[in-house]
Amino acid sequence: MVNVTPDSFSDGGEWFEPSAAVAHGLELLGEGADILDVGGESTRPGSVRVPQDQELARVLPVIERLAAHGAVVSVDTTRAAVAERAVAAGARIVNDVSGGLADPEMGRAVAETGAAYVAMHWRGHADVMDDLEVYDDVVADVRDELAARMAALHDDGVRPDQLILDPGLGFAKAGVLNWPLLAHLDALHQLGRPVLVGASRKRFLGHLLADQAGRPAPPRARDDATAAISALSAAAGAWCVRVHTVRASVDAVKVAAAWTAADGDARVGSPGTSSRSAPEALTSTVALTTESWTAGGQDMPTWQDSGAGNDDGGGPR
Ligand code: PMM
Repeated sequence: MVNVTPDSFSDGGEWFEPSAAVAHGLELLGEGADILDVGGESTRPGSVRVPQDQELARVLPVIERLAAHGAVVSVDTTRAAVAERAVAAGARIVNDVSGGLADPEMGRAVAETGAAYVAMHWRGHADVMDDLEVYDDVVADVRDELAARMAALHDDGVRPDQLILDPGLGFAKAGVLNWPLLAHLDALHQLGRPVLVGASRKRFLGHLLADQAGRPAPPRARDDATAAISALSAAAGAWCVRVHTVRASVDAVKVAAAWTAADGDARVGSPGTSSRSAPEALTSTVALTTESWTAGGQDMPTWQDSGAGNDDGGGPR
């Protein structure tokens, strides 16, 4: 991922300057990322929103330049206007952590652009999300709320094949609530679309890896656990993992692919696995974004090539 923000919780504004963000994105591609996710607004718990103009000024130059290098770019935004401008600048995927709830125009914008769309489970902006963590059954509630988003997006004209679903780990979910969502990715697969998992460096990993005094592990000390989740997610049929450090997750996905392939037909078609890709497919697409995503090899969602900035400029891919 390429966070063009001064205050992302996990990489602390390291890539705030456009040229640094572009260089970082190219480096991630070189490490095996398939998709670069460019965001200009932090979603860290408690953070306040940045004005739209500022968000645009942060992401557009980075998207243009990465797309010109031939990268598949996604824009991490909850604003329809930013999504539209980003697609015009070369982004092919809109990654909306609000699943269309933050901006009523988002569905229409996604339908009109034809971009692929990541609909993440969300209940409220970062300043209030920690107060919205009440669930009867976190897995069933997240699945049902995402199903409701799919229906609303469909009403706005979004085609089902544009959609990718995401459980929204850490968003209105306290530490322990995240594990059942990971353990039951099959519940999201029941909705019939590829699933993206964004666990990288999140708070629940900090708590898992706390020291003896109970102090959470700092974000950078969560990368090995992130790679473990990448392996397990890929083995569970996830299409993509969104990570900060790419190489370990690329390797993790390869391990999952080899492991699953060795399991052969015993798994394919067994209960709860019908929406999974054939195991070999896992190896052929290790999809990552600059927030990097490791795709686990299911059908790529479709998007219309915007044609903007996508002429292969001789970049690493
Ligand atoms: N998490 C963050 C930001 N964007 N997008 C998707 N689709 N899924 C996520 O889980 C997600 C996201 C927050 O993490 P960051 O501050 O490290 O980017």
